[in-house]
Amino acid sequence: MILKEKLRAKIEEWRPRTTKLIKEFGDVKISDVTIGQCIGGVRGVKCLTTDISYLDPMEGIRFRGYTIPETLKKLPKVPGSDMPYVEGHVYLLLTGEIPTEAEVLELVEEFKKRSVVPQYVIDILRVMPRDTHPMTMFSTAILAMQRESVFAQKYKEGISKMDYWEPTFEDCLDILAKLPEIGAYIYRMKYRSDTIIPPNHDLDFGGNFAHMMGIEKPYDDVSRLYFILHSDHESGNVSAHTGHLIASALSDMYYAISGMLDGLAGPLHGLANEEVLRWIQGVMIKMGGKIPTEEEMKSFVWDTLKSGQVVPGFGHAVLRKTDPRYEEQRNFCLKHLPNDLIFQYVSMLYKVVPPILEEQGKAKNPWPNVDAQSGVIQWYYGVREYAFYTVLFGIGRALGVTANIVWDRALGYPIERPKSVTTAMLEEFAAKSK
Ligand code: CMX
Repeated sequence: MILKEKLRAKIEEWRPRTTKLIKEFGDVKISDVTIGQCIGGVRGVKCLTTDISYLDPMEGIRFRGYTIPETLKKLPKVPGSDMPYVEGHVYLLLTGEIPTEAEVLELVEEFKKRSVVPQYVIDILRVMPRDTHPMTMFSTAILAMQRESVFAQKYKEGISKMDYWEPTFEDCLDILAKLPEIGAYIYRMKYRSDTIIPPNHDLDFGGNFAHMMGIEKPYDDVSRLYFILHSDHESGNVSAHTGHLIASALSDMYYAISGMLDGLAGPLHGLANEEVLRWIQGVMIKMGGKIPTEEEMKSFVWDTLKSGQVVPGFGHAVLRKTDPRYEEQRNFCLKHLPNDLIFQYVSMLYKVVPPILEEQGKAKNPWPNVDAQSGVIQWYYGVREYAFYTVLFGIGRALGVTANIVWDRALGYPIERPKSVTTAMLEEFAAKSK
């Protein structure tokens, strides 16, 4: 496989850089930790390494050095579509190179070969109560497949540490290839009266997902855009970090991806896109379905804040400007659904919320994040069950987390084990600082 050989060459080229840093410069200090950071979720402490993506607070995410507009422009496009192949993005995340058409098509074929979801996974999904949250179903499906792990098998057989990345890479492709079918199956079973649409193996990752969801064009492009935008956001966010942490114990990719989905399911992380739509629709009901005036919208936002809730879709732990993932989805809305009522609400929120959050003075970033915009597009194309939105995020995020774990194994990153202190110790540090 071209991708695997390209990856092998990249890994061999990269390893001496990591080895040299540890051996010769291991004691060089890059970050300090304050009491605030120690209690406050390790914000801003530089203590993770990833080359898959980098998040600049002002510029937003770069995938392997490419901004979102550059990524979307440079990756080979699916014929007849405005959006690139998701498979090409997987290639980019893994290797750092924009693939040629031939390289993408090879991966498209590879995914097709690996895409068959085992029957026992379907059986497990079917025995779960239908009101189970779709994220619980999704995570369970991945975990159930752990018996398929090539890494777990090879590890038992006694593989060399230098070769860990190869079976990890196999697990990566095996899992990614099955995600569209698992996601769409959960959707159709749970929300479309169990009318399952079989895959069409002539289609790419995004196209096949849209087909199995039963939604016409341009939902295929919506899916491609969505999966690419959500793929990676450095490695400190909850989902990516959870995946990395689990894999650091040499738990295989199935354990890691199931766990990363569980982290994504939290309302402060991936579930926020669901919260955004629920919140907007609450406002719409109160307004009797009409567009509120700016004054009315401001008063809804203040009511939310005064009741002690956050305004969903705004703020970010790292970003300090409008999320470029928000902007890209906004561009899509401006092109395809400019007059949609919910989009108009979202646009008004873009105007109204940041000054209010600034006035309130708590949120470090008053600007919208990716989740403020994504539910609107799904709703417009008929995916109105918002509990499902985080599954879409999960399919996308898996692209980045799997790439990270392949490289974790390739570069021999050790088991993660930060050190804890007690509150009394912090109080001692505090006393000494006076
Ligand atoms: N509305 C109201 N208050 C907010 C806020 C918002 N959108 N964003 C931050 N704040 C508040 C925080 O709750 C915190 O308040 P306390 O001091 O009372 O605890 C204060 O401002 C400082 O928070 P921060 O340092 O700016 O933000 P964090 O790094 O702690 O949290 C995030 C980041 C995203 C969890 C937070 O901005 C938030 O809750 N936003 C709304 C939920 C959301 O949209 N999440 C999706 C994020 C994207 C993703 O990961 O998928």
